Amino acid sequence: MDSPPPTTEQSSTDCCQGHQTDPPGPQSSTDDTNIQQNTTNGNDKGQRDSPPPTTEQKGRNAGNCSADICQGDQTDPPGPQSSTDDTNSQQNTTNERDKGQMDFSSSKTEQGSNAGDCAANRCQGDQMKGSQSLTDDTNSQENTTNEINLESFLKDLGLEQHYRKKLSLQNILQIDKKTIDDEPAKCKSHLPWHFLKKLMMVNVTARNVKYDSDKNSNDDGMSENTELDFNDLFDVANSEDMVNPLDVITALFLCSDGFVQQQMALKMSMCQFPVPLLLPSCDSQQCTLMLWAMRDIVKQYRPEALSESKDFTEERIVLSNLPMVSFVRLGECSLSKSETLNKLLSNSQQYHNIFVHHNMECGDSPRRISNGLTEITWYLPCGNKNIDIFSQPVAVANLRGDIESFETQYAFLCQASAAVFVFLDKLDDLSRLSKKQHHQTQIFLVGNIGDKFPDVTFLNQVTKTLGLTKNNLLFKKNQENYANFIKRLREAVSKVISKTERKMSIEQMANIAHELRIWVDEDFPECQTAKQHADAITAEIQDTLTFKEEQLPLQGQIWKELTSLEKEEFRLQKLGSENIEKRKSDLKEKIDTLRQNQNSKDFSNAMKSFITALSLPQIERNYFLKWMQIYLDDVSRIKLSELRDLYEEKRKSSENKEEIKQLDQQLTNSSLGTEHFFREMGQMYEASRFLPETDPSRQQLKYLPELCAQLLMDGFPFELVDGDASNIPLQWVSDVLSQLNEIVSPKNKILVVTVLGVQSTGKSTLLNTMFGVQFAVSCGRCTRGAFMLLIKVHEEFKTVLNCDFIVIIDTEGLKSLEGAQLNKNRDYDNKLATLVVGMSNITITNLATENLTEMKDILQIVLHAFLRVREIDKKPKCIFVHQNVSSAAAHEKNTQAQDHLLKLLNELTQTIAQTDQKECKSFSDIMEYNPNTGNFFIPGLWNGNPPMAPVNVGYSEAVYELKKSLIQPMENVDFGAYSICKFQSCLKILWDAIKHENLLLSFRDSLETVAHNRLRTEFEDWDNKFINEVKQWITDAETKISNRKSNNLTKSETKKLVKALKKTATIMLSDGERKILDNLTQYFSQTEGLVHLVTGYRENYEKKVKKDRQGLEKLVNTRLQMAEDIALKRYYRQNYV
Ligand SMILES: Nc1nc2c(ncn2[C@@H]2O[C@H](COP(=O)(O)OP(=O)(O)OP(=O)(O)O)[C@@H](O)[C@H]2O)c(=O)[nH]1
Ligand SMILES: [Mg+2]
Repeated sequence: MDSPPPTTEQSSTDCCQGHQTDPPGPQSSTDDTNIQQNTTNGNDKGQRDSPPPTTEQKGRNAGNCSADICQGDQTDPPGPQSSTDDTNSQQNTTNERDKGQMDFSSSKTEQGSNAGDCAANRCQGDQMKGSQSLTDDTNSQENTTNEINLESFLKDLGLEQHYRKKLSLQNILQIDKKTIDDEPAKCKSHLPWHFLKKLMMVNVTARNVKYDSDKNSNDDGMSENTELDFNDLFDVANSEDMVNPLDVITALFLCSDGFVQQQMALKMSMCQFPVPLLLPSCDSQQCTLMLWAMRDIVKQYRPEALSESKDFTEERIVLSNLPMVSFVRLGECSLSKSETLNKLLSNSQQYHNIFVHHNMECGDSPRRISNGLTEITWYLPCGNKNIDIFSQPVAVANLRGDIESFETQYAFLCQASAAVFVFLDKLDDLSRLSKKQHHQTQIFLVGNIGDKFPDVTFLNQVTKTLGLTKNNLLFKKNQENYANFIKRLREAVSKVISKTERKMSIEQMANIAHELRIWVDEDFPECQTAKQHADAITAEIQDTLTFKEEQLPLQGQIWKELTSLEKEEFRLQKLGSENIEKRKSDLKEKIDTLRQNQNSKDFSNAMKSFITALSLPQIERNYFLKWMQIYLDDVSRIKLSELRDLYEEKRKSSENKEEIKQLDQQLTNSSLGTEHFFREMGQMYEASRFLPETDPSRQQLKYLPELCAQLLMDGFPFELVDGDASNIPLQWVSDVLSQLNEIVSPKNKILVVTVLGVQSTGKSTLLNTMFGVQFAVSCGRCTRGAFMLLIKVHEEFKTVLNCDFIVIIDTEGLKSLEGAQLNKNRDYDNKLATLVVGMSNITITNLATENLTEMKDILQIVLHAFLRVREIDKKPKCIFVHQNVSSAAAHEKNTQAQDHLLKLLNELTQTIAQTDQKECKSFSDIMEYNPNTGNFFIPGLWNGNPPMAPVNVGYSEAVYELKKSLIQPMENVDFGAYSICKFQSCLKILWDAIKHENLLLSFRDSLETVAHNRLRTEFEDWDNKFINEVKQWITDAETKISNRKSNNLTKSETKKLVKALKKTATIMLSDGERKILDNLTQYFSQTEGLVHLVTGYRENYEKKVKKDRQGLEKLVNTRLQMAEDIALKRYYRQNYV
């Protein structure tokens, strides 16, 4: 076999040589030592020392190293077995290489620094070609001699260059012509992009990888020939020309870096597609355990034990200790394994094609590179007995191809599974199975035996050898109903799940993989080094709050105090009788002291390690950040999910505001993510600005903005607003943006898209679906503050879009009405909304339409923000997204909703204009808004009942339409994309303005005042009318009593008259009271105006009516009594004196 070609860089050669003799697995190479040296140097600098802060490391290119690992492995037989097939394939490889068709051992300079070069290249080993018999589950008879040719297959798919230079997230997420292009695939090379585009938008139709070549599509069926030709009636489209979806998936996994693989696996699991557990190296028996690829998947479910409660389990799936049942095939089998599995795992109301099978589009095309692929999916219960197929969670693995050809995979499954279900047709094949020594697991035999009953003696013999009982045989006879057969299969699986003690996490399966010399995708030095760095930091975390206090102290109390001092500096609210200048200088002095205090603190160990790790070469750094995110999410998940549930419950009832406030604080305290580390970095940097320019500490830290700008370029989100302190570290953010500008200049034009809306209404999910990014969604942690993320625009598309990048800003959910009653939040919501709207070219307002009050509340905040923005001479485009509206909902209903919304917007605009003394007549005076194109109705996210529900295709399609509408018009309309410098200055101007008293955004208060004034005026009208009526009545009654003489009434008659008048008064008062109460009821039942803002006052007004009535009653009685007394006195005087 060829030895690897010589490399030019020594370190890589060392690395390569290391692997020539080492077995696959975590390696310690020369490079590793370099990294460690690097780290140690950083740490050696003493307490205030930070690591060499450079983003462009001089060191070697990690991607190169991995490529060499691959080449190194060429001399190291991959895996334990060497079969005849293997030999053939090697010969073949050599031949093909000689032809020079494709150079997979390209020189280092071509190899780039893609993160996944390492993992995937290792997994592919060296054998790019070879021949192997293909025995497709059901359709492969004719294809058994197909020659696997990865090289030409990848070429067909247009992926050949990515075999070595892996696809990165930047590659697949960048905006280009294809982003909004609805052209169907025309050739094989379109397929991977179509698949990826759909998958990134979690579209369950992604696996439909059919393409219409011109020759197929030319037939328009309108042939002039009048003669009937029935020949083509029976022509079945040639499935050989088509590409099996599994091949596309395998090819993409082979050609993607670790981050793309993770993203693909995550989105596939959301679509309820299985994900690769063992990725084949295509022409050898070697494969890779895709542990890293699955690390991002977090699942929620409710096992039987929790079914009574509202509780659920939330776990990172690779860490879940679950039983696994595996399904494999031996020889030929007429029963489709994958289709059977789909039926097994699907509820009758919710059938879903989990595994690709031959009856799906292109599922019958021969598999060229995906034999040996082992997929995994999970059945997770929802806690409802009537829906759940299995009451406990279970992992289900499915091996593609014949176990005879994939012994390693089979051995792995036998060791990792609680049971292995072997599908087979010919019982004779069993003799081959019995020879294999992999039976630590329970084996079940599944097959279609047709009409014949198998030879009993033979069956006896085999079952004895395999240690099976009758229960382990699941044969389907011709006459058996399919549903019944599935039921029996389910019962068998159920029994396995409930009885087995064999439960294992995928992380633990890595040990089995190592034993079997199966590669594990994280076992390469860059990933392991990054892991060690992350481990070192996170191992110290016992309690998140304590950790933050000890290790991230600058963002704690000091930063909060600084925030309030800065605020006071601008607003001078507590000025009193003090001199302004004196007050200002006092405040400045206090700020200085606090900054000095920050500077006096030594760098914590965690921060030292964090910055050191960020200074690693790009691959390690990116892996490090991912490891950190994973660990930190795991640390805070349990605590947070409990608190979030409680918070949501309390927020809805909103009884005790103090309690809600406390829970909010606890949520803040328990949350710990990488953003807290970056925040600390920001504080370190801000504080260092208070040191003399030449101070060594200041000098050391001055590279941090560059480091963060680089991370932004790598696609990591950057925190603009610190949601915990409700503040922006302006200097830090400005400097990062300046650095970013410097890196990208002159191509620095950005288009800013923002999302706003109530808490937990799927804002982050919407952005993630739309752009394929990964903002935190609340099953992990909810968004705090505001984060920005950079998406590249493809070079050729820049002129079309008139920008170089799209910046997307995800924001913390605005509190709903109840939450907004916490004053601090209301002010903060307004600030946040104003800021992000002010920064954006396009604002997406996310509305959950079921709740009109909540919607109005949000709209007011947003509108107010828009009005402020108008003051800074900007008119952002506004789009409303109505979530959870079924696509099937009548068009009319949506039109009504649009009309209603526009009416509401105009009404609110006019009210705002009144309160702020502005001249605005309609909403479009403030915002760029077209009611016909500015509304999107998006159906619910899930199709069915989670956790087994896939994403609703309607959701994905609607989000795609929204995305197109954002990008398409840019071709013709100038949305005013602006430069990063302008973005930076805009941020500063806005934030300074927001901090000022004159922009104190107590808009809701002023609206409330308007609304209350309206109510009070109305009420006073009713009340005064009533009082005047009563007073008039009293005067009339008094006259009646005093006129008793002319009426010649006796004493008793006078008393009688007063009594009658009192009675009439009571009736009159009750009538009057009821009338006002009725008026109030009518007033509060109005849906328009600003009535919803004052509903809280209703009780007060009702009380006032009652009190007024009581007062009037008293008045009536007193005045009548007085009138009677006077009358009687006169009567006495006249008659007796
Ligand atoms: N049923 C349903 N769930 C959804 C929908 N959209 C999002 N979710 C889920 O709701 C939860 C919250 O989604 P996020 O995207 O984090 O919401 P958010 O608005 O960004 O939340 P905050 O940042 O905390 O304000 C997640 O678990 C989503 O999976 C939807 O349309 N229907
Ligand atoms: Mg969010």
